[in-house]
Amino acid sequence: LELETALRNTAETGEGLAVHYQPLVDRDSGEVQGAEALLRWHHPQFGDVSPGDFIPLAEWSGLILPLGERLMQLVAGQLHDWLAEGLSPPRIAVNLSARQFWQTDLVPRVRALYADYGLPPGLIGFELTESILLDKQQQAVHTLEALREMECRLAIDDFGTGYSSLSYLQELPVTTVKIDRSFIRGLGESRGSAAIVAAVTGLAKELGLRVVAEGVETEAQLAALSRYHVDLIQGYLTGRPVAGEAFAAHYLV
Ligand code: G
Ligand code: G
Ligand code: MN
Ligand code: NA
Repeated sequence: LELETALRNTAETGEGLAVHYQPLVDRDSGEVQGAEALLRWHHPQFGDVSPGDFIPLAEWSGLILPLGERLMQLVAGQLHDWLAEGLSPPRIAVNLSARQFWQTDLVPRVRALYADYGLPPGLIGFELTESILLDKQQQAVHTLEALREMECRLAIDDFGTGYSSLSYLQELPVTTVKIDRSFIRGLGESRGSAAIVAAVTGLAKELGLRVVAEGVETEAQLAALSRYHVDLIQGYLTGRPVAGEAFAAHYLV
């Protein structure tokens, strides 16, 4: 069996798909203020397939559309269940690939998702990369504004790794910037990384955007970040991605 065929079957049945949730923690209070949803795939023949392998395959094969739809349903279902149990889940962010973002019916699909699962506005948000938003900027702004009307948080993921100038940040109705983990790793190692973290956090503050530091693994990195305007920490130090049950047991009340 080929991996692509296996992924196609999985997209059709949903079997072997799971979602893990990684907490985003307030730097000052330590409170869990959000989580990122990350797709996981287990196949009887291939075992656990890394998202680093199957997401690119899903993107070029087009399977990211049905897989992305399944992921959103899983997340919405999880949030619905938590609310029904009387828990107070934080906002959950879902990664969107270019093909998903540019689906002509993305906004009505998201609206239907909220309605079908009876979710309060804003509980599901999205992460997008710079390259998606730079393409056809006027159309991107239009879609982002429609999502903002539903109170969705909108984050630029892997910030700093794209080719853009910083000026486009003020044109986009996004709420959050996620500094790519390569710069966090580089803090304390290279002057360049510190300069980029300083520039991005300074600009984000001026523009009123929330800043997430991604990939924080050590106390030293956390300490180094105290010099900058960073709102939230995401990384192995504050919490690994875990299944919904474990997430609820550890973080929800
Ligand atoms: O845990 P990590 O190895 O999950 O994820 C690897 C990459 O896969 C990351 O870049 C992450 O953004 C991406 N990824 C994980 N889940 C999804 C998903 O549901 N949709 C998309 N588009 N990307 C995802
Ligand atoms: O591209 P994106 O930012 O969506 O990817 C999230 C990815 O980062 C997931 O693969 C997740 O497992 C991974 N990740 C989360 N925290 C850390 C961390 O502290 N260190 C490293 N190396 N990866 C992390
Ligand atoms: Mn992400
Ligand atoms: Na990221």
